[in-house]
Amino acid sequence: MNPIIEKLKNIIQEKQSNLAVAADISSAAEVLELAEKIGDKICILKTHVDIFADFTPDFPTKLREIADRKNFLIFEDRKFADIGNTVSLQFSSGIYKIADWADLINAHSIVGPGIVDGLRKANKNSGLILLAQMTPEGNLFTEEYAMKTVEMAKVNSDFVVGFIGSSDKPEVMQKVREAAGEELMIFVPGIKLAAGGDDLGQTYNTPEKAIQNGADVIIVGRGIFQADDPSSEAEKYRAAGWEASQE
Ligand code: S5P
Repeated sequence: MNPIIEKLKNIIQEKQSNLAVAADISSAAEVLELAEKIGDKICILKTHVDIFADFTPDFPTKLREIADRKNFLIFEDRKFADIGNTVSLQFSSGIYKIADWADLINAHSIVGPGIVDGLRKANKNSGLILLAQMTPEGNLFTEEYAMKTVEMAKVNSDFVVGFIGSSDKPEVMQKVREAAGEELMIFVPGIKLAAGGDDLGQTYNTPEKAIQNGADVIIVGRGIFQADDPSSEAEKYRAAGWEASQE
């Protein structure tokens, strides 16, 4: 078992928070500000560092300092999707050097187990999340694909910590939950207090629905960082996610 799993489960219990915030803001400086504001409420801050206009190599160092002080993990949502050799380089090299700082990363299983081996080759201390499902309307993920992704995770459980799931097909997520066993975790985006969608195909379900279907962690982006007061909004999602998990 990857030790990141135990670390994350401890944070969730200590902070009574299964909330991950997706900081999809195009300014690294603003992400650091957001992390200061909401850091006490979350178990994970999820980044897309390739959307920053102002990325500098000290961004991960600064975010790490906040993460350690406020006790949350950093998830770089790079969604690797290439041959093993290429993802190994994308993970370790370039401007971002993700392997040096991300606690969690994710990858598409579509390319086969070589992607897990390629990422493992460059891995230092990260845990890998495989995408078993996705949230957008019209996505091509099937039940068979999700279940094969679970198999791939299980034979690589030294490194893989769990799955991205979606309440969009709750019956599939429940099957993933059963097959995943106790250790592997399910991370579910597409969450808003009011269900619905956006104008680019995203689908939203409530924290309660995601947790009922087997989510261990709920991922909320615009529902929190676009609010007038992200901190009090994060508290609402934290409470909703935690209470649902206690039922
Ligand atoms: O299927 C997915 C997988 C992911 S990781 N659907 C998603 O929405 N995500 C990510 O979750 C997406 O990249 C974004 O960072 C976040 C959802 O953001 P929101 O603003 O729609 O809550």
